[in-house]
Formats: sequence, C-alpha cells, structure tokens
Amino acid sequence: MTTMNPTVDASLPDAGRAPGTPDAPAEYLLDADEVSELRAAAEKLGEVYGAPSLPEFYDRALTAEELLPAGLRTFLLEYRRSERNASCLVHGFPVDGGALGPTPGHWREAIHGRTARDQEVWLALCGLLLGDPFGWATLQEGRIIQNILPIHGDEDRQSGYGSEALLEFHTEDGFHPNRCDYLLLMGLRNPDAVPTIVASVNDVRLAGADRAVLAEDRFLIRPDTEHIRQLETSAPGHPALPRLRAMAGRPAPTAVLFGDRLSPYLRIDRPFMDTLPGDTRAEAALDRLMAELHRVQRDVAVAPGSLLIVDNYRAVHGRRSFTARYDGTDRWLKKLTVSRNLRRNLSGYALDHPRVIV
Ligand SMILES: O=C(O)CCC(=O)C(=O)O
Ligand SMILES: [Fe+2]
Repeated sequence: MTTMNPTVDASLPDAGRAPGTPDAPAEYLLDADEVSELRAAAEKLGEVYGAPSLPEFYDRALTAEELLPAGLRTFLLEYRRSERNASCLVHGFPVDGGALGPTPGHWREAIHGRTARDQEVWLALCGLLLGDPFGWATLQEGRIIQNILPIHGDEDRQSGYGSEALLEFHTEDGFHPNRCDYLLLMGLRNPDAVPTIVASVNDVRLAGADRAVLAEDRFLIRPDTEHIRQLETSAPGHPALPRLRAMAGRPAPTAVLFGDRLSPYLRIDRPFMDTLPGDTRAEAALDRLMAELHRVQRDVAVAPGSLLIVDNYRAVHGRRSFTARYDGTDRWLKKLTVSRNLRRNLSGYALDHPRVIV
C-alpha cells in the first residue's frame, strides 16, 4: 500500500489481508453435522467438570476442547495465530429461547441459573482453545463466565449492565496490565439487535508523529468504577482494594500504542483516561486516534447462537445505547475473558483460585 500524502502513515502491513482491505470480522458458520458434534460434546461433559462459570472446570477440562468440531478448531487457531483479523464471528450455536427462561434482572440471579449451560460449555471450550480463561475477583463474584444484561438503575453506567448510555469504545480492563487477550461474547437473546461496536487498530490511519506520541508513556488509564464498586460491596477487606485504589488515584503513565511499530497493539479507555497535566500534544493525538476509531467502527449485533471474539490487543469495543425492557425479554450475552498466558497474569492478590485474578 502506498500513499501520496507523506504525513499520513498508511503503510502498515495488512497482515495477510489483500492490500487496502478493511479488517472485517472473519466469519464461520457451523453446519448441521457440527451442531450435532457440539450437542454431543455438551452432553458428554454434562456435570463431569462442574459448571463452566466456576474456575475448577478449567483445571479439570484440560483437553476438552478436542470435542469441538475440527473445522471450528482450525478456524479459531488460525484466528489466534495469524492475527489477521481483530475480531471474528462464529454463527449457528443452538439456542432454545424458551428453555432459557426469562432474562434475569441482575447478574446475581444469572450466576445461579443453569438454563444456558450448553452455551456456557461451548463458550468455555472455545476459550480453552484460544488460551487460559480467567475471571476477576472484582467482578460477578469471581465467575469465569459473566452475564451481560441490562440492570435497572444502571442505565447510564459505562458497563455491561448499562443501556441508555452509549458504552464508549474501550479495551477490556484497559487499565490493568493483566487484562485479557481475547473477549468472547456469546449471544443468548438480542431481540432489538442491539449492536456491539468493534473498531480495529489495523484500519486506523494516523500521522507518524501521532503514532510516535501514542507509543510513549504519556497516558493515564484509571480502573473503571465497576471493579472497585463490586469489590467494596462483596469484600471490603480484600487486600487488592488498596492496590486498585492506588491504580485509580496514582495511575502509572502508559502508552496507548505498543508492540510492533508497524502493526501495533492498542490500549485505550477514553472515559477513564487523561494525559499528564498540560500535555496537549498527547491529548490531541489521543483525540485523533478516537476519531479514527469512530471512523472505522463496525456494528455487530450478536444474535442468539452467535459468538463474537474480539482481540483485546487489536480492537476496541463498545455497545450502542438502547432502551431496556425489564420484562424478561432483554438482551442477554455470556462473556468470557481469555489470556494467552495465565502465568503472566499472576499477581499474588488472588485469594481463592489462581484463575480468579485481581
Ligand atoms: O454489551 C456489549 O455488547 C458489550 C459489553 C462490554 O463491553 C463488556 O461487557 O465488556
Ligand atoms: Fe467491554
């Protein structure tokens, strides 16, 4: 790819896509035979490893990803290893809306439900194929699989429980050095086709000078309030709370672009970000990056039975605003976070299980 404008660095490699091709999600459609295999896998696993929302499942189901259909495994491994696409979509997991029962009104109810067990098993197996699924002691009582649903009273929050407020682009847990490599969202219900929004850093065009500024430790990312809020409620004496409060009060300056200079990774969460005081150059570069991310954004309405996977180092994601119903028919997604190397995530603050980090 070449450009006539010398100030715009559009020469980033396309990582295997045809030159100039936008980074659309790679897609995979499960066929009837594969669906039968998936059903057999869910039946076989049943209760042997316990619930996939609990960390012990992953200690026991060490090789269970072998039960996934071969074509799906190839697709997911290629996605992981090539890094060609910042996101991908798998369609065709069975979901029986009737058997699910009503969308719970709160994640506290949802974590005890088991009506979506098959979907949780498939989500867990896909996560195991990509790496090490993990959870946060600070979120949904350490559940590895979380529930995304609108909560009454949280309409304006920047979290998976909001609705009326646009959920701004963010890197998942962007403030945290141990954030996930992959974010998986499995659709159970989405009657108004409310879109998740994804923007790939591969599509962003920026002046070289802006890229250089964004690659310097000139930015502060504070923890989103959800982490601190849930831990203060569930475990006010938790030893990680002072650390989280320090991350909020005195965040360490960090870079927004990092990794390969020609094909960088990205870390951003604008509503929780500042530049160092008076650094107008960094602020302007950040604004231009945000504008670019908005320019290249894509809507992806995660439908029942679809799985959206976002590479948390290559794409930011958010969600359009919508009006919640609170009548049992609301949008409901299952969410899993995956590390490529859980060893890297061990911080010494986990109390119960190393897979549940802080
Ligand atoms: O609801 C969505 O589509 C995305 C939610 C989200 O960003 C999250 O829970 O991290
Ligand atoms: Fe998110």
